Amino acid sequence: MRTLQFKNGDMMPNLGLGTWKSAPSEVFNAVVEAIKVGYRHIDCAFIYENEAEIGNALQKVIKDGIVKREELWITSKLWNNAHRKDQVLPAIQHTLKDLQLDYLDLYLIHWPIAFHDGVTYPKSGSDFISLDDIPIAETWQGMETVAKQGLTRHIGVSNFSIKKIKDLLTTASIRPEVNQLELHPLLQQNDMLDYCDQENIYLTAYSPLGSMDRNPAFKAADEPNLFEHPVIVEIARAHQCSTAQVLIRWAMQRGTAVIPKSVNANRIRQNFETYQIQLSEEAMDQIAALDKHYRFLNGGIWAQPGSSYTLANLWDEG
Ligand code: NDP
Ligand code: 1BO
Repeated sequence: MRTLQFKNGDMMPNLGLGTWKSAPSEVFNAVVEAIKVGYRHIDCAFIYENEAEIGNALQKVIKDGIVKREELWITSKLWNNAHRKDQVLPAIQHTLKDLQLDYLDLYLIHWPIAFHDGVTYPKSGSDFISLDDIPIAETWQGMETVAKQGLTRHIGVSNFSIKKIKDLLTTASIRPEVNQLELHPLLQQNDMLDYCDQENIYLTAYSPLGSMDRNPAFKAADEPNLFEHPVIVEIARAHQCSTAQVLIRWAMQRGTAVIPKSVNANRIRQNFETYQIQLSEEAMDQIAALDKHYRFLNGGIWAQPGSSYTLANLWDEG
């Protein structure tokens, strides 16, 4: 297992198990299986509505002596309906209770998007609150407070542009240490990788396999399929591994963490066995040429009429 080392010496395993869309009835077995196979990093979030079942799984593997708490890296995320400074503490307390933990390793602002209290997914523009009304700097103060209280060892962001990270760094007293964002061969975000490298911020690659199990409402009709991309298929053939393993290994070899989701025991194991693969320089060069800046999660669900959010101001692009 490879790790990414933080300033205080903590180590984040560069391969974690994603849990978005993992049904509560399936996620317990998935997490237990993953930890038995060797995973030590689990990516969670309040909005995935399965943290209680993940908590039961963590309790089981700890009680059974398979792993100690301090050997695990557990990430969770603050949902968009708890961005006010004084909402962060109750939000992380809720997550910790569900996960049956005393502390998280990493807590992230899930999106630079704010909703009114009680809104889980917005139905109309009036469910949103603008970043003028709750600036990210305010939310970050809440994140810093819970970090200082020891409820999380590290804090970071997710779905943040370079501009938003730069703005945050002007007021932060604790620097963000991770940005979790969509990364795969069709969305390589090299500028972000270079910028975060200079700023000692790690990137975690989400949806590394193309997130094929998303609700069709979140999918474009003509969405590409990474598993069928001819270049990825050929590299997998040449390296005698699966296309999923090529995609996961590519993320690792770029120096990012990567968190493929699976609830299937064979695929959980196969994804972990990616540690045994090394992509050739030629393969890395071939994949470098595939970038199209294509987002599977383009944020369109947040750009609702009547809200202050647009795709341009979400990603600070265009
Ligand atoms: P992924 O790109 O990880 O793809 C998951 C899909 O791939 C599932 O259908 C899964 O099926 C399948 N799969 C997994 N392994 C294999 C394999 N070896 N061969 C073939 N198919 C495979 O999608 P996600 O969008 O879930 O991203 C991963 C994680 O990143 C999330 O679960 C979440 O933890 C995080 N995330 C964070 C976001 C954020 O805003 N911060 C946004 C999106 C994701 P099966 O389960 O049946 O194996
Ligand atoms: C709305 C999607 C969140 C996944 O992390």
